[in-house]
Formats: sequence, C-alpha cells, structure tokens
Amino acid sequence: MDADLLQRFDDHIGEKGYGNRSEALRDLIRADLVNAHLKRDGLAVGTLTIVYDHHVRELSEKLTDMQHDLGEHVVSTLHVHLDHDHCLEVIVLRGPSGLIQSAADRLLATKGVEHGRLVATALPEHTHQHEDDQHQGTR
Ligand code: NI
Repeated sequence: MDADLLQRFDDHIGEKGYGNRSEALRDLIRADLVNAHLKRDGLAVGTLTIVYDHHVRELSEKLTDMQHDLGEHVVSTLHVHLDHDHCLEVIVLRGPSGLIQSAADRLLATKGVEHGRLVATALPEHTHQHEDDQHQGTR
C-alpha cells in the first residue's frame, strides 16, 4: 500500500484514539458489512430522535397513532418535555431496514416535527456471521 496513504491513515486513527491499525481496520470492515446488510434490507435496530412543537394541532396524537400502527417494530419510546413548546422523542425501532427507514421518513415528514435523525445498525448476530462460521468449523 502507498506509504503516504498509510501514514495519513495511522495519524487519523491515532487522533481517533485507536491503539493500533488492526483495531481500526476491524471497525472499518464491520461498518462496511453493516452498510451492506442495511442496503440488502436486512434486520436492523435503530433509534429515531425527533424534536417537535407540541402546540401543533393533534401532532402528539398523530405521532402516537403512527407508532401504534408500526406494532412490534416500535420497541420503546422515550419522551422528554424539552421546554414550554418542544418535546423530544427517542423511538427505538426494530425490523427490516427498509421498513425502519420508511417509518422514520414518515415520522420526520409529519408537519410540526422540526428536526430529527435515524441512526440504524444491523442486529449484532447478523454482523458476526463470519466469526460464527469459523467457530462452527463447517457450513
Ligand atoms: Ni412533551
């Protein structure tokens, strides 16, 4: 590999706090496998964080209805009364990544929802597949 590129990589991961190059490479590989898994519509878990103005007419009811319709795909919801006007909600979602993404898109697009973001990842058993294969020896 290009020595200059490798040096820049070592400097970069040093700043991030990695003790050595193989730890950083392992995380990069995992991140790439997770991305591929999510693109294939694999099983995922995610947290959707939204901030909304609870004075907007029937918005709280609408958001709650949408979550009820998602059924088992909503694992848990945390609600925080941020200030006089705003609520923050963290919604834990679980299911096929496409379903989670479209549910998040719908919630974010709801009128009165001011800001938010979905952070999704693969379910752990789906990214440790290769390690499991090694342990089992055959497949
Ligand atoms: Ni509130």
